[in-house]
Amino acid sequence: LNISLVGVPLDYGQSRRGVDMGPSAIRYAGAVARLEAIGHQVTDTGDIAVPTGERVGQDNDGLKNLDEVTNACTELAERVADLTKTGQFPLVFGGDHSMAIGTLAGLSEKYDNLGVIWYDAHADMNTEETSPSGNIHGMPLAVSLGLGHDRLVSIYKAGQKVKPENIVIIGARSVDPGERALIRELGIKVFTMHEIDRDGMTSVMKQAMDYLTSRNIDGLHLSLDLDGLDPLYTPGVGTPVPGGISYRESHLAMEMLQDSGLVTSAEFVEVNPILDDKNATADVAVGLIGSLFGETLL
Ligand code: DIR
Ligand code: MN
Ligand code: MN
Ligand code: MN
Repeated sequence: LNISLVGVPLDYGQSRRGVDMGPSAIRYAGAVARLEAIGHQVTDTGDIAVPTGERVGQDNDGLKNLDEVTNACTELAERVADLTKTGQFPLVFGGDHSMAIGTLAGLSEKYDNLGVIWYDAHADMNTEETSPSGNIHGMPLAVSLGLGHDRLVSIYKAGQKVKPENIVIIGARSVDPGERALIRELGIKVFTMHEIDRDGMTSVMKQAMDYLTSRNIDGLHLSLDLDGLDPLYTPGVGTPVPGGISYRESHLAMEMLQDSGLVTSAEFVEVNPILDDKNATADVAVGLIGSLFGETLL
């Protein structure tokens, strides 16, 4: 593959500093060498511009740092859209998960019927009306469905970027009341930890991919929040939730995605090296990237 990396040093979508250093941490953990060793062509297109230093952000309409998140997501959307036009595989490193608003907006330029796998402890389906925190990283899936603040929904272009029936959430174990109501209303496919425990990851991934292919998707985006894994393996995240997906299950999931040949873009987000244990979380991210892109042992 021709893979283009994009870094999004964004921490304005949540309240803990340090996740802006996630893209560096993933690069230092050896992402490029790992992909090249598999045989891929890799181009690092560098980072999206995000204001650094002491935070300048303000709240607007119950949303924290709305300007900063909107600006970063707009630039990211344009970068991703350009990459898809030239046949590059966009691989995006975060950064807090609000950046997915930009990734999905950019992908909507090429894909009319994109499938999305949202690998996360959370549903990220709040709006400014239901959010308990005002943190935009809890909202990107709702925004991409066309729900929420007009400035977020209008990033790159107006309206819905992904269809509700094309989304699969995997690993959920912390869902707010408003998110639960929206999941039910829209009929979003969710595999919570219960289904992973009961059926096993092999069955869950088979079901997820069968579901998506039955929708005739024209591309598949993996949005992987490192807090989807158990914090035993990925402690460097801002909102850890116990009882998560294991290291082995996560590698299996990535390998099954690789075997399917369906994935056309991916992002690895919420790596916060300040909260981490000697870059363990970025190391896990790079290992998962290896499996997703076809690394084999023998
Ligand atoms: C919570 C936490 N549902 C919120 N969300 C997180 O603030 O909306 N998403 N941590 O990754
Ligand atoms: Mn998330
Ligand atoms: Mn999460
Ligand atoms: Mn592997």
